[in-house]
Amino acid sequence: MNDAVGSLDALKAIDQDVYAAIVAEEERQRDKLLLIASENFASPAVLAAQGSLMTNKYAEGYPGKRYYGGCQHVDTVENLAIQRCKQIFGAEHVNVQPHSGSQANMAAYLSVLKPGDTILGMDLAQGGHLTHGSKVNFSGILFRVFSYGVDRETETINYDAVQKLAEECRPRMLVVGASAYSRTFDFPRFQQIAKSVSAYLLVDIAHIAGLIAAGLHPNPVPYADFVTTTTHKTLRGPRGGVVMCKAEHAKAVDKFIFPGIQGGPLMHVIAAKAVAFKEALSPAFTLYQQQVIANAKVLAQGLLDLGYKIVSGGTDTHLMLMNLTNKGITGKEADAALGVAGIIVNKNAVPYDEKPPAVASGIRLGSPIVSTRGMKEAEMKEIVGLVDRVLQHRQDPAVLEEVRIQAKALCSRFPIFHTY
Ligand code: DSN
Repeated sequence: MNDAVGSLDALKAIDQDVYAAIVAEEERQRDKLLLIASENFASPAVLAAQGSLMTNKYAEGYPGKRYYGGCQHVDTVENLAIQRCKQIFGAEHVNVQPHSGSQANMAAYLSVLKPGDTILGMDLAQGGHLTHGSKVNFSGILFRVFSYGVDRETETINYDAVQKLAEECRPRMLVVGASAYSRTFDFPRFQQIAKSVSAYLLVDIAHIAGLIAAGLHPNPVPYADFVTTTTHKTLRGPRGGVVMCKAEHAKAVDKFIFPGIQGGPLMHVIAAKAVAFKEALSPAFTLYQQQVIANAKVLAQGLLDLGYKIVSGGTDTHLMLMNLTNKGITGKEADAALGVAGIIVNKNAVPYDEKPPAVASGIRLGSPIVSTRGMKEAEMKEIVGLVDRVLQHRQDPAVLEEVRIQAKALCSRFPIFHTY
């Protein structure tokens, strides 16, 4: 293969500005403790496929039924991605073309709903997602939305309350999934609720797809009409989306992805999805996901032991939400101070938050990236100490600088392309 294909030297020769930004981003990823729960490091193999010349190919349509000639090789990768995804999750039908999770969700909705129909999803302010009915999102603009949240006491989903709300609002679709919920979902119960009101069930597994792939969280595929995901979070693939569905919805989903809401598929990304799915089928991926959960539990327990509040009291997954109200710190302050100290998180609303989302009362922490680097329980305990030090001394630049150096030293012990 031509050495220039996808090489950073080729980029450097043409565009020093973009080259410099990419090098700086690599340094940032290498030297900071990245705890954003929705991010991960794709493997070199995934990056190679995504950076390949498959980006040059137009392939509107589906394998064997394209609107362009010369699609034999992109057909190969799309078929591989579909087969491997089916093998991982056991889905009857898979569409790997969505450019994002948002487009995957849009196609799932539009394949069976009409504008004006009612959906019932988890409130964004309580851990849900924009595309599950937020009024500033297409989902809230197109559909009549009702939202469920978490119980004030347990900070977990109260299934009886969801059942009651479903009976009141009679949704055409019940939407399950979250971006800041750390507990196991009861998919059979959600199926029961959806069935009891004749609603379709859509489960968005974007955050937990990797855990499900490894058999460490129940799989919703047997219970749901539609299962959507992104491929770049715990699943550790390229940035993109997937729709899985029952065979009866296959035609409608495919039609809404293309030509409904997208044009040409991103074949380089689909090639990278195929690679990521192959990686997810390996025993090493299961070990990785076990470590992701073990690390998150140690992180949560360490923070609890120091008197921090973790929403719902802990985690079953890769993420946790810290409620900093009892410490008199806002999410915005914590996010900023930790950022200065080289620990990257995001501020996040907590359930029943009284602060606006731009300030928020909490931060969300996740273990996928540090686990990909090979960090284990001992390093999670170090991270707990660093986070605590920053929060306690958030206004002391000298402490923040000390922690930044310690965080960098910790990172330097773990390469950014550790292979599990
Ligand atoms: N933005 C993603 C997250 O951070 O969870 C969800 O799409």
